[in-house]
Amino acid sequence: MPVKIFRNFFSRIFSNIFKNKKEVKLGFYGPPNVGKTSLANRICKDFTGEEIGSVSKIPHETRNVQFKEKVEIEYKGKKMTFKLVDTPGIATKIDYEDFLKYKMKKGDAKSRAKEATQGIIESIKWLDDMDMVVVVLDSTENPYNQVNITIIGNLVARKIPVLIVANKIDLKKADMKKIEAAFPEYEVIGISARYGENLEEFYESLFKLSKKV
Ligand SMILES: Nc1nc2c(ncn2[C@@H]2O[C@H](COP(=O)(O)OP(=O)(O)OP(=O)(O)O)[C@@H](O)[C@H]2O)c(=O)[nH]1
Ligand SMILES: [Mg+2]
Repeated sequence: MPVKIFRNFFSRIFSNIFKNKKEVKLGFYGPPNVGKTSLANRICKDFTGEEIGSVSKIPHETRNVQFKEKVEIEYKGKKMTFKLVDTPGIATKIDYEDFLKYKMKKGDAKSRAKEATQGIIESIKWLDDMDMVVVVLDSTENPYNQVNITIIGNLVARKIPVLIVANKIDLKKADMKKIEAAFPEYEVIGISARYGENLEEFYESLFKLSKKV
């Protein structure tokens, strides 16, 4: 039935146009414990009053992809709607014994490790669905590691626009220069997700980058 084919064709085009206008899927990726959830929560709280997930000093707190849809961010009179996607921290090695030093019981530590491994797989699965990614790094840590290089390499290969955030600049040990030197071809934004420092610059870069989507 040609009418039906036409109708499908047009509805697909319309939904594509609509989708492009509707929501930018923004992923928060990075190693564990760097402050991905803290940043996603802060943005979400500022614009919706709600948070996305729990934050902890124990790594691998986020073990499932969690998201918030239709978050309208307003910056300097411009408005954009995002789907904020907070992901489990990506690591090359997960050892349940690392959790024992946080006074976690052995059984709990073992299940946390198992869930964390599943979480990494989930993070990577979701990567394909992202329009834009904020790679969150801890500015007090050495940026030259396998995880960071793999995440960024993957994003480049998929042609997903990337913004690098160096978090925890409130700490004495923070070294922005080192992060910038590690990723010279990217703009690196230093922030403190915990204290809300320098978020203006973050939003500025986010809106600038969203033009590439
Ligand atoms: N000093 C300081 N601490 C921060 C900052 N942002 C986050 N933290 C702390 O870092 C720890 C980890 O924060 P999360 O937001 O849970 O980190 P995450 O990247 O989501 O961690 P996973 O879910 O385990 O991958 C918590 O103790 C936070 O309070 C920051 O800007 N400054
Ligand atoms: Mg988290």
